[in-house]
Amino acid sequence: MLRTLTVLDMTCHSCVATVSNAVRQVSGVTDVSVDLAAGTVQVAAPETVATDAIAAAITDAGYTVADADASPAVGAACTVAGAGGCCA
Ligand SMILES: [Cu+2]
Repeated sequence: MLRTLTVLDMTCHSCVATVSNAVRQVSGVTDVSVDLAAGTVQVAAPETVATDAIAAAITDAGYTVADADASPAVGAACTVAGAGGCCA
């Protein structure tokens, strides 16, 4: 089962790596694909994996999961310096 989450605050490829790694830590997740330009994270995981658990992993990594219809703040200043060597 594929689901797509919109993640705010991803501003560079370090952000992409940080988010990808965080989501991969969620038990049951089989694949993660981040689209930096679109600000979306596509996650492959069985239905038994709660979307909330995926969202929590992203939040714990220092990012904000948006409601499905919110626009990502692409190009905003990176706010996660220190969280794994980010761009700022
Ligand atoms: Cu960044």
